[in-house]
Amino acid sequence: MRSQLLMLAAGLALVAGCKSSTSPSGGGRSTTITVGNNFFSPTPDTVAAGQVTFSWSTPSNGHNVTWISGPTTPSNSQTLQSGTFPATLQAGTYTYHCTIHAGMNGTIVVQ
Ligand SMILES: [Cu+2]
Repeated sequence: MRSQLLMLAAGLALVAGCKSSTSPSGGGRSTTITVGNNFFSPTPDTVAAGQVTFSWSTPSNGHNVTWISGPTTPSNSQTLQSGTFPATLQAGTYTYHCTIHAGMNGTIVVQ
């Protein structure tokens, strides 16, 4: 029984490893995420649990950060043309978007 549990744990670790290796390339590790004109950067972003800060690049059109999914539901930002917006995140994967611009999406993996 004990060896079966160990094999199960090893199998789960293998699955988790495969999942991370197939994630999109070009991600980053930054607690500051740039809100640009029709993009967030970096995305996907991998961070430790805690606060991330969205920072609008200027000059900027109006954009917002609206959470789609994740282990918690942080507050959404207002639509802003400048400034910063903080969010406190817990372990898990969050997805978010700007409701104004189709395709302006982001993912944050919190470890
Ligand atoms: Cu936008």
